[in-house]
Amino acid sequence: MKFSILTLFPEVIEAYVSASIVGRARQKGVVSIEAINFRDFSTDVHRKVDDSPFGGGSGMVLTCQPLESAYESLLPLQQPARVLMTTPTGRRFDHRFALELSEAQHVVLFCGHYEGFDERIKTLIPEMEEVSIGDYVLTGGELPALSIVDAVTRLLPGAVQKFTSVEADSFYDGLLDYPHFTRPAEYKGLKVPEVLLSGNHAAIEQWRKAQALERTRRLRPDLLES
Ligand code: 6GU
Repeated sequence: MKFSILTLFPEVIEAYVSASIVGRARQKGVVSIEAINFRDFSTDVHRKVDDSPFGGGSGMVLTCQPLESAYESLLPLQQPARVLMTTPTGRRFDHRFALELSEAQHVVLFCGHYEGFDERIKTLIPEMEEVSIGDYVLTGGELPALSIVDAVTRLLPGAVQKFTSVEADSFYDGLLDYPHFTRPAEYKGLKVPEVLLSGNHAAIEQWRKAQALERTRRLRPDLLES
């Protein structure tokens, strides 16, 4: 699987994807991640990538030309491909969306900035889908893009040492994760639930399932409805 991230801040992307589990997945060849500065594709003498909005108003808008040229440099994409732009008005990114993207061979992510993209980019690149990571406004699309790269990468075979830990995580089975404990068995008088020390794997499994259900019912009843 390949991610191509079109951004004005490739160094921000590089720093994150070089570390920890995503960095290791990259080294192992599970995933390839490239950050491309679309400013490099601007035909403007001053390498401009934005301009003031027609009709007036505050902020700047990303122009079509550098984005379209940068995208063309990636063609042909490895198929099946998904092409996404980050915007607070997009489809909400969630576990289901992450699973969908994990089926792709190539994911292209356009990181928005300023007031966003010239609307015509969607017509120029009709395969473009809009994605949001939640109902708040960020200054740029790098954190959304990284959230997507991270969430999708950990679903790929070989990214996480034990895939059972991915399957057990929150949302994989539609439930929140069960609580975790590690050594020591007692810390400042706080004890680990007895069942976890019992060695009875069936009982542990049952306890965890019950805890996951209870937590979901209490904290996220909406997940049980859907
Ligand atoms: Cl995808 N972009 C920006 N700029 N802000 C956001 C977002 C995306 N998702 C939530 N807030």
